[in-house]
Amino acid sequence: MSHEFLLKSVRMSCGFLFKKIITVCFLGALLGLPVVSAFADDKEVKPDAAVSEPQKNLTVDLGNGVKLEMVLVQPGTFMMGADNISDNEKPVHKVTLTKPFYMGKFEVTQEQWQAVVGDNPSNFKEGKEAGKRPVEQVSWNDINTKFLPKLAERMPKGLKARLPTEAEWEYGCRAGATGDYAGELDKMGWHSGNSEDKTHPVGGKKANAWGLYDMHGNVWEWCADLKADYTAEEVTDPAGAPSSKFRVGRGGAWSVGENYSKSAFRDWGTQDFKSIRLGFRLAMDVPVKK
Ligand SMILES: [Ca+2]
Repeated sequence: MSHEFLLKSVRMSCGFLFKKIITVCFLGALLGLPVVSAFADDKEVKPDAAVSEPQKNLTVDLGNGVKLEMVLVQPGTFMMGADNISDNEKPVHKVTLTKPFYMGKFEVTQEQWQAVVGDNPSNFKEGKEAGKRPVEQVSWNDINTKFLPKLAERMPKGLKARLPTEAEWEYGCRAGATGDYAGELDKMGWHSGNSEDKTHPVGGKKANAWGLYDMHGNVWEWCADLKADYTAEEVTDPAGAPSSKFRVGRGGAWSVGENYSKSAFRDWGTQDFKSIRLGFRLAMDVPVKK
């Protein structure tokens, strides 16, 4: 039984079934562009400033008052994986990320998807706050063929958003923390124990130490990588397997228990897979001076 199938099969199930399944599953620059302006710390980003000394916070105006906020993540080394979840997260191994990058402060929201793509495939669309909820029911393919190409047209020159690598995601999720979570889970994330069976507007819980919200829970988040098994070797800037049937998703969701929200927990599905519990957040290289 593929992991993706497992996800589909539990879609109609109640929360506690997930807890039973745990033993089985998851074994499954700028400027110069016409439309937009870029801001950092409420000031316009100057190309040279962004290149020589990246702004800590970057905001891109997507139009109609919809903004995309990103946080600068500095390079560093961390221990990736966990030895207390399943074999999928083993072995714990040293990972070095050599370049700074930007990571979405929040999961991509329904209003952001709507502003960029022009439709809203999400399930949880009711209520005046729906636009602030994370977009879901988007496949990895949808993100890469529908959202990112259109977003590229709106991004300031020199900036190109993408999905984070799995290593970038876990590094950003941990934000320097070495335990199961980056802090107190109930204060930081929506999971089956506190979500009331729905997604919640992004940023409703406490941010981690690097200012990233909802890394634990709310919706699972697609990563760029093809799923690779971990090895014990120290690795630098890992970017997934050369080939695999599956793309990685991370962070747990409103529908699943605490265990799934752990910083190291790994999930995956085929890249055409969609779920009401699965969305994404963006990452972006820091522009390099030419
Ligand atoms: Ca999340």
